[in-house]
Amino acid sequence: MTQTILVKAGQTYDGGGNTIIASGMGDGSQAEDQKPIFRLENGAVLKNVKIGAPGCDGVHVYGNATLENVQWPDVGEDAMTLKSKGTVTLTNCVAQKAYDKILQINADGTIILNNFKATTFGKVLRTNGSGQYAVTVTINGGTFSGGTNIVCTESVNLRVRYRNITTSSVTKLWEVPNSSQVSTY
Ligand code: ADA
Ligand code: CA
Ligand code: CA
Repeated sequence: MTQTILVKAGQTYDGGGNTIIASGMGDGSQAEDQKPIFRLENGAVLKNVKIGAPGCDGVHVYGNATLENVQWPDVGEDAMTLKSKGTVTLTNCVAQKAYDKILQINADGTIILNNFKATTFGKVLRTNGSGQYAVTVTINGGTFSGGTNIVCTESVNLRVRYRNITTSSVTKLWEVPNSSQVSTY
């Protein structure tokens, strides 16, 4: 695959369990400006696909989207980026070997993780720099092992709600300006 796969507004891409290997779109390092493997427009659904190495810039989301059984066995620069305001639901997704970030949040939004599995990472979710994004993160089940933070943000406008999670060897679960931004539900 040599070009970003566009999933248009309201459409579904079902990978049928196949692995996508990119070529000429980036090396999966920490260099910025690699190409995304997928670009999801508003209301798109991406399911049953493995994004193999090089993971490049992963999945870019513009608006609302649903990701189901998407696996990143070797995350590239990052795995998924929210590029414009929306609600993104990730169900039964797996991300491994992320040198730094898995979910990069560059807009206001709602991120729902249902049974997310992350192994070896810097941050599972990071809002961009010092941006004061209004973000609601809901984590419903999941396993997080070997990393620095599940959420790392400088935004005072981010809230995390979580339940039923299993963690091991995560240095500090929530790196947020104020601990009151985090609660169970
Ligand atoms: C870094 C970089 C941002 C943006 C982001 C991303 O945080 O400083 O400008 O490129 O990565 O979306 O990967
Ligand atoms: Ca980056
Ligand atoms: Ca990126």
